[in-house]
Amino acid sequence: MEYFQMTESTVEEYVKKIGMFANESVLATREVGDGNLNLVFIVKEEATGKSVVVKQALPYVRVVGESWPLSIDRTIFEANALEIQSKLAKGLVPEIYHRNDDLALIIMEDLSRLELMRHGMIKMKKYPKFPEHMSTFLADTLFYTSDLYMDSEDKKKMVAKFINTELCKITEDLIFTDPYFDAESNNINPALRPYLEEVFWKKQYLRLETAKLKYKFLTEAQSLIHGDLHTGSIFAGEEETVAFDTEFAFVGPSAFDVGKVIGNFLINYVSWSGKDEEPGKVKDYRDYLLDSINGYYNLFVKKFKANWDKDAKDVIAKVEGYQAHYMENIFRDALGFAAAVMIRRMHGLAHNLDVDGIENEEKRKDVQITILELAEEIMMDRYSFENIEAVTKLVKERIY
Ligand code: SR1
Ligand code: MG
Repeated sequence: MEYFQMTESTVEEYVKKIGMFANESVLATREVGDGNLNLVFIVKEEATGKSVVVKQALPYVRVVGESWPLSIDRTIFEANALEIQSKLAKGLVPEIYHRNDDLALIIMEDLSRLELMRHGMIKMKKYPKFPEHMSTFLADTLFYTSDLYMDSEDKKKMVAKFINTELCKITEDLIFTDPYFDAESNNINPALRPYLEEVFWKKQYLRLETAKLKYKFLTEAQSLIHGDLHTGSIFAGEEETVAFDTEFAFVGPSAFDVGKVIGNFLINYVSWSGKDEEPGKVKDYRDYLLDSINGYYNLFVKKFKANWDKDAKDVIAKVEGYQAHYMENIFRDALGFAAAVMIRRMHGLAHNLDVDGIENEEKRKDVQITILELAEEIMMDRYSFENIEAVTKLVKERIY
């Protein structure tokens, strides 16, 4: 079937045609996509309440328009990654019901019983199970798709299957390049521009550290990573956490996923400085965020090591000291990636609502500068922190 862009009515025809709903079903379909790239429809059968999500790639970047073409093959990477992750981390990714690579569409579990974590965090919502769930998701998906566990030939075939050229290039440009220059793609708060021109873009040493991280992103085929694990790619509730939107998946540095989560939590942490919330509530929520980062990271390390001790197949992985070396690298790199992600969301193309929700340009600029400076400190000092608690302690000392 040749690709065509779906509408609410063609989506309804399609789900009936493939037998997902009966022909006579009365369906209510809404396009709800608010991400940067795709169409997302929720299809609901009025009589039974049964619902599914239909996600279709557009042949261009939705947030920019047709002037930025993008291959629709990204849904192939997304579905392939989901299929692997659902075996390794069942319940922590959406269930996939149907895929049609020609139409660039995936039909999957409707997660609207949960809330987009970013939206919840903007309302100071707490997710007590998040450290437990996200540490399991990452420890299992990252360990069992690495050379520590996989047969060498299978691993290389997986690398080949996930040569995700176009989406990787987006990350290479939007995270590791453009924010460090006055690039056209940047989306700059006018009140922030003087700081960028007079201070930020003059920091040659920061560009150098970012160059080192970019090179890791370009070359380190360590594990099958989610590739875009920010709080807008996670649905969460009291009891559930689900990571979705795996179109950026490829075999890359594990620390990229681990660090993206930390960076997004820290963006939310600082954002409260620009909002008129009661100080007691802000303090309580900030403490919760830092406790979550500590818990999430320490549990991730514990679970990853447990997987290693139980299931590492490569003989060399059992060499004394190698595990400590591997985990040390993940820690340092995760801090670097967290910092890079904080920076890109301040004046790169795509921002976070946590900070963009601050309407007053001046207040927003102050928050953006605080985040840029905190990120710089984390990036530059990433080899000196003893553990994750030392990082969150620094955050608390700087911003409280
Ligand atoms: C053009 S896409 C912009 C951003 O949206 C995605 O969520 C990724 O983070 C990407 O960098
Ligand atoms: Mg996305």
